[in-house]
Amino acid sequence: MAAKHEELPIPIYSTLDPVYGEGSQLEEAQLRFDMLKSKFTQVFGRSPDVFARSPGRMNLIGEHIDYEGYSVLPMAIRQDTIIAIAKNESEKLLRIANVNDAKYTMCTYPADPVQEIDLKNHKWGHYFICGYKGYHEYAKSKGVDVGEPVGLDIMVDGTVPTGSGLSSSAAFVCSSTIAIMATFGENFPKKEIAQLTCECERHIGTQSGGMDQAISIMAKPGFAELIDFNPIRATDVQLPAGGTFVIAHSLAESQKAVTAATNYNNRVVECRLAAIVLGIKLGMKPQEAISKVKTLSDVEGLCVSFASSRGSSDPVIAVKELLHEEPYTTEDIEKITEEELPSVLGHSPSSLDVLKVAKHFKLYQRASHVYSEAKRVYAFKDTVSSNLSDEAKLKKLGDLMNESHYSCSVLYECSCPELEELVKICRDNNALGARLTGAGWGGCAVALVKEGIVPQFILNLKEGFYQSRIERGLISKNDLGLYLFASKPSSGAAIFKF
Ligand code: NG1
Ligand code: MG
Repeated sequence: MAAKHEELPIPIYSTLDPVYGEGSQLEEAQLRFDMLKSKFTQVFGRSPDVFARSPGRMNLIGEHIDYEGYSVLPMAIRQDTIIAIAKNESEKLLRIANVNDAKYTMCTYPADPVQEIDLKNHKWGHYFICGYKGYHEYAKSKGVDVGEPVGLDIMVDGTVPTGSGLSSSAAFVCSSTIAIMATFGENFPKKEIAQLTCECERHIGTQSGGMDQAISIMAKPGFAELIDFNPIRATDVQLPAGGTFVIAHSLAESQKAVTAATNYNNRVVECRLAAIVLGIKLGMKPQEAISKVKTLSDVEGLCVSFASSRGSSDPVIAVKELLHEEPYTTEDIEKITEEELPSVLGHSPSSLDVLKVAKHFKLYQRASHVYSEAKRVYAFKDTVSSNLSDEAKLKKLGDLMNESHYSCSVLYECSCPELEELVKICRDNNALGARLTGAGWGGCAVALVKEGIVPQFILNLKEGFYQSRIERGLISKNDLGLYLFASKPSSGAAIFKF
């Protein structure tokens, strides 16, 4: 039997066409790689040994549930990070340069796999160090002899807009990890690289799930993927004909690494507390819940049993009856857990940062979002594989996207005014559905649009959302294509040796 896609190693190509296709896209890619190579040579005085690329992604549905153990449904986009790399035996340094040296000046770190990342002093190069640490941790666990640390010279070129919810971070961490792996002559099964990159990106200080790395590593051209966790698995999802996804940037940049304590990690903590409180309300001893329950998926079974006593199978029923809508204070929760919150959360530094600023915890709202969003992912997948006509499928997918956005906006509160405006303009211009994509608090929206109206739709968004912002100087007219574009599912990570 042929090995499953996720068990194969990262493909190694000697030409660009398997990833970049043909025509103008291939020509553009050729130019980028030539430029990357010449910049590398100019800065480091020699040619790179090997290249790696990993794409950004757009999440179709399943927002803020990957870290709760639930499946999500993203697709890779063509924007990616490419890296040129070579060993530098004479210096024990990691020198990380960027083709855009005006925005990203060279970062230098010791060639030390156990170095701590200075989180108080955020630098773009930290993402490479995530991959560097991750590779070594993984190699060590596999018994690979990595020998004495050697220096590495690195040149980076990324086209995924940063802070856009399109996962520029995962594209960078994944391409870094693969580039390092390739320079050391190693390659591993994709699902293991997906797991290790997910874990190592957490060195940046966000308690993220594994969606972005999984799709960046495992994507296949032409397919969205249903990504399951524990263990990581990808199932191809062929989207119905006649629909196109248009990605539009709200132009509000979400600086996730900087706002983690109030936004992203705050929600992770709220979900954890909601899960523990639900566990206790459903009969677990506080101590048992604190030690065993990490995510809402851990207590889903208990919630479903409870719901079934009410004649339903929906875990949201348990949330509605057992949690109150009014936000919980620290004292409210400690009364239930019989233990102080820092200790409930295992004193993890990023959770302690959250507790320092959190005034209250919206357990009911966050849990309702997670359980309902998890169901929408399966509804989306089931719609795609149903017997409905393509037209009817597209309508239903659009409805699910709208429901997802409502839940993100109202229950999870990860939207922002710019995203609300943009989503509304998409719907007013005949999108079948529109929602924020990625972490939110800025970044992009995605709209599902009938193929035939895409050019008009893009024109209308330009008029309705971007024109005034171009006039205000927020973006330049020539860059509009970076912020507003139609996207097809693109291919996953690759290594190039020319
Ligand atoms: P983005 O949108 O790339 O910041 C983040 C997390 C995902 C997922 C989404 C929300 C990272 C690396 N990624 O993505 O795991 O939780 O938010 O669905 O933090
Ligand atoms: Mg990210």
